[in-house]
Amino acid sequence: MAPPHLIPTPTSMTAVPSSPFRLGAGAAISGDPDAVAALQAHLDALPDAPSAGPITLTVEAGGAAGSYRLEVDAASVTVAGADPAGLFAGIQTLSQLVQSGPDGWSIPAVRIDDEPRFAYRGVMLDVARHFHDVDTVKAYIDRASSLKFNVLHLHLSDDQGWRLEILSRPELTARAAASSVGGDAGGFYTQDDYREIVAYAAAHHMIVVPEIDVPGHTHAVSLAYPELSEQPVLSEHVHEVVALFGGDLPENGTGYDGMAVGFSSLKIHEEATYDFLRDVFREVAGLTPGPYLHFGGDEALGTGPADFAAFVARASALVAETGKIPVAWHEAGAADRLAAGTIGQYWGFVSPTDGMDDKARRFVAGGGRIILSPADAIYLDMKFSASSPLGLTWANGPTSLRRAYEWDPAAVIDGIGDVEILGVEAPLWTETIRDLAAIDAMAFPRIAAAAEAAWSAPFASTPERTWESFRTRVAGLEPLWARLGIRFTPVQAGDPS
Ligand code: TNX
Repeated sequence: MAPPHLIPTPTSMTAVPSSPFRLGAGAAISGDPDAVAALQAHLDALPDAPSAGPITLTVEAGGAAGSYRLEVDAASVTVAGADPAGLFAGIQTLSQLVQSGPDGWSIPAVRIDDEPRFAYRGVMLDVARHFHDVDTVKAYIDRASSLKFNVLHLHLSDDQGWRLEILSRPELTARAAASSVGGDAGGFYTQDDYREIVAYAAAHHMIVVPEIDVPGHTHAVSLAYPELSEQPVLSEHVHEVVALFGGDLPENGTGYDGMAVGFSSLKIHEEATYDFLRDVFREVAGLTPGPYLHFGGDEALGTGPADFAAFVARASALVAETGKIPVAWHEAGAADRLAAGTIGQYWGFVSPTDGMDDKARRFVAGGGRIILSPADAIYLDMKFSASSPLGLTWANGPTSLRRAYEWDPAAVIDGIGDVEILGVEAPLWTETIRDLAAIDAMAFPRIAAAAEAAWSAPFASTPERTWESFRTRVAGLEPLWARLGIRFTPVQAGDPS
C-alpha cells in the first residue's frame, strides 16, 4: 500500500493486514447524527456504488480532548472520537484517506490514533481591507476545518472599513463600510449574517474570534465618529506606501482605500471613546459564543507609548467585563496593566527582532498565553514566490512553502514552550486579495503547513514531520483539493525546491 497522504500528519498510523474497504455513496453510515451528516457530505461526490460494510461513527469518552481513533479493514470502518470535535477531526482524516483506483473508491486498511498538539488552531481572514461575503467565509470554514483548524479569527474593522453591524452605533456601517482597498466594493455583515457565520463555524467545530482593532487601524471609525478620532499622522511610512502603491494620503473626513498602516488613532483621553468601546464590545460579545474577543492593539504608530499603554490596559478590562478573554497583538504586551489572562498574538519573525519576543513574554507573566503567527512563516498574504501576482513581501521577502513548513512553535520565543503556547494561527490579510479564487491561490498549500504546526508532533521529531514527507503529502492531496473546487497553487509552481 502506498502510504496515505494525510495533513496534518497523525500521531500514529499503522497498516492493518487486510485489503482496503470499498466505498460508495450507498455506504451504510451509522452513529452520531451530526457526524453521519458531515461524512455523508464528503461521500456525496462519489459514484453511487455499494460499500463493503458498515461505517460507524461514535463518541467514546476517555481520550484526550479532540482526539480520535480510526480503524479500517475490508469489512468495516470505525471512527471513535473522545468528544464530538475529535469525531469530526477523524472524519476529516477519513475523507483524506479515500483513494480512487482502477476498482473504484476505497479506503486503505489502517489504524490511526491521533490527538492535537495545541488546543487553539486558527486561521484569520481580514474582511476589512477587502470585504468577503458570507458565502466566501463559509467556503474558508470548509477549507480550514478539513485541515483540523478549529478557530476562525475575523478581522472585522480597519482603516478601510467597518464590517459588522452594531445596533447601538448604526453610523459605523452606515458611513464606514462602503468601500475596500483600491476603491473596490465594500460591505458589512448584518448581525444575522454574523450569526449565520458563527453557526456554520460551530457545525464545523470551529469557534469565531471577532477582532475590533483599536486604538490604531481606526480611520473608518473617524468617518462615523470624528469626535473620537485624532487627525491622521502622516509618517514617512505612509508617504512611502503612497509612493510605492499609489492611492491618496489619508485625509480627515474622507474614506481611506490605500494600504498604509499606523496613521489613525482613537482619542485616548476622551471618556466618550470608552463609552464607544463598551457599546461595541458588549454587542460583539453578545453575538459570539466562543470565549475570546480580540481588541487588536497592533501598529498604533499614531499613539504615543504612554497613551498606548493606558489605552490597551483599559480596552482589555472592557473586554474582560463582557465575560470574554481578551486577545491582543503582541505590541499590547508593552502595557503594565493588561487584564489578567490576556492572550498575546505574536506576529514577529521566526527569529524574533526588535524586542517583539519580550512583549510576547509579558503576556505570560500576566497569566496569559501566546498564539503564534510568525509572519515570515505563516502569513498567507506574503507572496509565495517573487513572481506571484498577489501578495506582499515585507516579512523577509516571498515565503516559500518550505519556509512556511520548516519551523517549530516551541522554538520561536525563548521561554515560550508548549505549556505557554495556546496555539498557532495563520492570518490572511487581504490588501491584495479580492475574492475566493485569490484566497485559495494564496492560502493553498501554505495553510497546510500551518495546520501541521498546530496539530502534529514538533517539527523534525518524526520522519513525517520533515519537508520531504510534507512536500509529497501536499502533492498527494492536490487531487482531493481539485475535486473540492479549491483553486490551489500547485506545489511545483509555488515551491520548486
Ligand atoms: C501587518 S500583522 C499588519 C496588518 C497588515 C499586514 C500585511 C499585523 C498585526 N498588522 O495591518 O495587513 O501586516 O501583511
